[in-house]
Amino acid sequence: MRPSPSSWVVIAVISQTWLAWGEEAPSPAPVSLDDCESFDARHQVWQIGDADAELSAEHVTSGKSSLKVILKKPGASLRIESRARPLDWSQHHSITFDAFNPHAEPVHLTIRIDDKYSKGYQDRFEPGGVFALPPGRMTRMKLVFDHLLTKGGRLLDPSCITVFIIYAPKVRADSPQTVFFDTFRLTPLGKGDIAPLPPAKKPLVIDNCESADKSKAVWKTAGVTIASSPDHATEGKQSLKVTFAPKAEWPGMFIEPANKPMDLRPYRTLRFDAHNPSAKDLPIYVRIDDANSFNHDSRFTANTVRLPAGETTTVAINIHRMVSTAGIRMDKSRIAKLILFMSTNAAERVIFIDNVRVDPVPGGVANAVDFGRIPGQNPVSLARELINDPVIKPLIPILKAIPPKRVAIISHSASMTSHSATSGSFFDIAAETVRLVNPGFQYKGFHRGMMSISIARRMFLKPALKYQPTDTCIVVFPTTWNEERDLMLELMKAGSNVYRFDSVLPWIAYSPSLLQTYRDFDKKHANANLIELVPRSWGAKDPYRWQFRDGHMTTYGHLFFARELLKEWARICRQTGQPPGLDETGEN
Ligand SMILES: [Ca+2]
Ligand SMILES: [Ca+2]
Repeated sequence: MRPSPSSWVVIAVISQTWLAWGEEAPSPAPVSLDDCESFDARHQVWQIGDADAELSAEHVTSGKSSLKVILKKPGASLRIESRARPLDWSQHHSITFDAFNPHAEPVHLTIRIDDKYSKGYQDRFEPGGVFALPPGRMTRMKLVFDHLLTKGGRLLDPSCITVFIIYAPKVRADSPQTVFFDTFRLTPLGKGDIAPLPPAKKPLVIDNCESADKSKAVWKTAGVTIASSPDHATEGKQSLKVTFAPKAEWPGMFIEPANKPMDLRPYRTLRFDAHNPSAKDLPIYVRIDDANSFNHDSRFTANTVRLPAGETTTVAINIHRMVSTAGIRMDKSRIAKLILFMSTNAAERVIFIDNVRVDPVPGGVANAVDFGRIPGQNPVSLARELINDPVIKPLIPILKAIPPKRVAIISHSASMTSHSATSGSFFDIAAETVRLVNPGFQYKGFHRGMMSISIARRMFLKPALKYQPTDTCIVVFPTTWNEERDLMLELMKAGSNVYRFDSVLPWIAYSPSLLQTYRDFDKKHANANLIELVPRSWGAKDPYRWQFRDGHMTTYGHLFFARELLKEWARICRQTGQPPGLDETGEN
C-alpha cells in the first residue's frame, strides 16, 4: 500500500475550504554518516564512553578501515549529541550500519534516539537490549525512521534528532566485548516513502462556521444536525451549533474528500474551539483515516477529548507524524476522512464549535498507541492469516499429519495471550494454526507471571499431569538446574515429551551456557528436546518493534516466534515421522 508518485503533485480544490497541495518528492543523494576511515573525522562524529576505540583493518565493509570498539562497562557507548543544533534526517528513510561480533556469544546493543521534543525515558526511542549481534558474524543494522515509536506511543521526528546512542547495556567490566563498526549510512527516501513538507506559514481554516450553507458543504452528518448560531463564536460572528440526536449510534460529523485525499503534511495540529453548554462534562472523539485505512487498526483515533461543563475549550490534537492504532505511521499526504463524533447517548447533546483549522504550530496531546493488543485480533484470527503465509503454507500438509496430541504449555507472562502487550502469544498463535488444519491437536496453557522452575513445579506440575499431555512445552525463567531436571523427568515419566524453549524474550533470559546443559540432557533422553528460537531472531527485520512499553513482547514479536515455532514443529515431525517414544531410563 504505497502512495502513487502522482500523490506528490496533487493540486486540487476539494471543497470551498479544503485545499491540498504538494510538490515533487525530493531525492537527495545517499549520505555517509561515517565510513570509519579516519581517526580525526571519526571524533567529529562520535563521542565514546566507557570504551576504547581505534581504526582497524579487520571486518571492513567500506573503504580500508572499520572502527574497533572495546566495550568495557555496562552502558559503554558511541554517541552523537546535538541538542543545540538538532540533526535533520527527515529526508531519509533509515539509518544503517554494519557491526561485527567476534565473540562466541551474542553481544547485546541498545539504541537510543531522542528528538527535540523528547522528555525522558517514556518519550524517546529506546528498546531494552533487543539488538543481539549474532556471534561470529557481520550484521547490517537498520532502523527505519517511520517505525521509531517511543514507549509513550509517539513517533519520533527525524527532522530534529538531538541524540543518537549505540550502547551495550549488558557488557560486564570483567569481560569486555569488542564490536567492529563500519559504514554508517543514511538511506534517502524512496519513491513510496512519505516525504515531509516544511510547515505552512499559517493555519488552514477548514470551517470558520460563519455560514451554515458553507458548513453543510464541508461536513456530512450522521445522527447530527448542524446550524449557524451567534452564541459562543470564537472567530467572526457565528459558531456552528451541533446537535447530537438521542440514541443515535456514534452520532458524528465528518469530512470525506472521497477521491481527492487531503495533504496535511504542512500541518502539525488540528485545532477547534468547542463550547459545552450543559451542566456536565462531555467526551467527544476525533478519528482520522488515510487512504490506506480499512479498519480500526489502520486509522488514527485521538485520546478522548473531554469538554468541561459550561466552558469553551480550544481542542488541540497532535497530528504531526500521527500513527494508527496498530502503530503504523499514517500517510498524511493522503488523508481520506476526518470525523468528530460522540458515543451513543440517551438524551440529546449540544455543543457549539468554531474555527476548525489545521495549524503548523505544534501542540496538543499525541495519541497514545497501544500497539500491543489490537482490537478484533486474537490467536485464531492471526492463525487464519498464518495458514496463508508463504512460508507456512508449504508446511500445512506436515502439520495436518501430526497425530492426535494434547500439548501442555507451562510458561511465564511473555507467553500469555491475555497480556495487554499482544493480541496473541506465539504459542497460542502457532497452536491455533495447527488446530485450524488438524482438529486432533489440543493444547492447554498453565501460565503465571514471573514463572520460575520452582513455581512451575509447585503450582503446575500436578494440574499439568492431570491434563495427561502427550507433549509439554516449558517456557520459564531458569532457576536451579536440579529442579528443572526433576520437573522434566517427572513429566517424561508420566509419558509426555518435553520441549524446553531457550527463551522468547530475546532481550532477557537468554543464557548460552545453560543451553549447553539442555543439549547434554537431550542427548540422554530421547523425548527431551530443546527448541532454540532466539538465534532465529538475530538479524530479524525490525526487532525493535517487538518490545512493548512494559518490557513484554508485542504482536509483531509473537508472530515472528509463532512462525518459527511452526517451522520447528514441522521439522521435528519430518525428522521423526511419529512423536518420539518414551524414554524409560529416567536417569540424568
Ligand atoms: Ca570503512
Ligand atoms: Ca466563526
